[in-house]
Amino acid sequence: MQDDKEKTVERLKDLVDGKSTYLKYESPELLTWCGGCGNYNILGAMKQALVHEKISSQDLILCFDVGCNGNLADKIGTNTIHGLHGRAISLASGCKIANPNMQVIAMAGDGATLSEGVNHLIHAVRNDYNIVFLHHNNSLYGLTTGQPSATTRKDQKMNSAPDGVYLDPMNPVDMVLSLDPSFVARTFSGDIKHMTEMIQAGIRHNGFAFIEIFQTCPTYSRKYKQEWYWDKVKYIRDMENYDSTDIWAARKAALEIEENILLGILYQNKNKQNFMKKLPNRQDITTAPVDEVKHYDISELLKEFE
Ligand SMILES: Cc1ncc(C[n+]2csc(CCOP(=O)(O)OP(=O)(O)O)c2C)c(N)n1
Ligand code: SF4
Repeated sequence: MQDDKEKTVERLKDLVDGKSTYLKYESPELLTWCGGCGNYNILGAMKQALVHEKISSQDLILCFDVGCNGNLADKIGTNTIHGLHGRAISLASGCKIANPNMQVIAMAGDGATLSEGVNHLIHAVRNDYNIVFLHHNNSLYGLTTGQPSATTRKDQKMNSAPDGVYLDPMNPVDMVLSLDPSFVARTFSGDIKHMTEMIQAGIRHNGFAFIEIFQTCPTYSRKYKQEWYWDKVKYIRDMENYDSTDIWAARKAALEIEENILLGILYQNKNKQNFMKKLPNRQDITTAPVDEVKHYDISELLKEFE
C-alpha cells in the first residue's frame, strides 16, 4: 500500500516537473470502456510507441472512427479528428497528403473497416498512403452492443444473431495481402510490449502500415477471451526461417488463424514507392500542399452570421 502511494507521489511530481514521458499525451477525460476491454492496452501501447519514437503531440494527427475504439479520441492529448463511421482512413489519408510532415495514425474497428469503410481500406492499400492504420479487430460491432461483423466467427452467438451467423468470417489480413501492400503486421491487445513494437515499426515504415490488433471484448465476445488467444499466439521472432519479404509465406500465415495466430511483421516491402513519390506532378516540388494553399480573408463574409 505504502509502495503504491509512493509511486503515485513520484508520478505526480514528474508530471508537475514536466519530466513524465506521458505528459504530452495526457487528457483530463475519464476512460469509459468496460472492465477488461482490450482498448485500454491499445491506448497504453500507442502512447508508449509515440514516446519511444519521440513524436511530439504537436506533430501528430490521430484520426478516429465511430465505435468503442473511437471513444479513445478525447482520451489522448494531441490533434485528433473523430469522423464518421468508416471514414477514419480517408480522413487520415487527406491529412497526410496535405501535410506530409505530420505523423498520421488512423484507427477503426472491424465493423467500420470491413463494411462501412472497406472501399477506403482497399484504395489506401493500393495507393500506399504514408499512414499507420490500427485495425481494432474484436470480431464484432461493440458500440452498438454486440452485432455480428464481417469477422464474427460462425459459432459466436451475438445479441442480434442468437443462433450465430451463417457466413464464414472474412480474413482482413489475407484481403490486404492480396492488394500488394507494403506493410502488414498482426498483434494482440493482451501483449502491450508486442503492440508497442508493431506500432513503432509501422511509424518507421514509409507507406501504408496495416496493423491488425486482435482485440478482446469481454462484454460481447465471451468465448474468445484473452486465454483463447494466449493458447494460439506464436511470434515471428521465434521462427528461424520466416521471411517477411515473401508475400506467399505471409498469405499462408494469415490463413492459419484458428490454430496458430502468428504475431509480428508478416510482410514488408521497403522498396515500394509511396503515393506522393509516385505522382509525376509532385516530383520536383519541395513544399507541402498545405503550404501551397492560398489564404483568403473571410472575416467580412462571416459578419453576416454575427
Ligand atoms: C454509417 C453508419 N452506420 C452505422 C452506424 C451505427 N454504429 C455506430 S458505432 C457502430 C459499431 C461500431 O463497430 P466497430 O466499427 O467494429 O467498432 P467497435 O465499437 O467494435 O470498436 C455502428 C454500427 C453509424 N454511426 N454510421
Ligand atoms: S463493448 Fe467490448 S469493445 Fe466496447 S468497451 Fe465494452 S469490452 Fe470494449
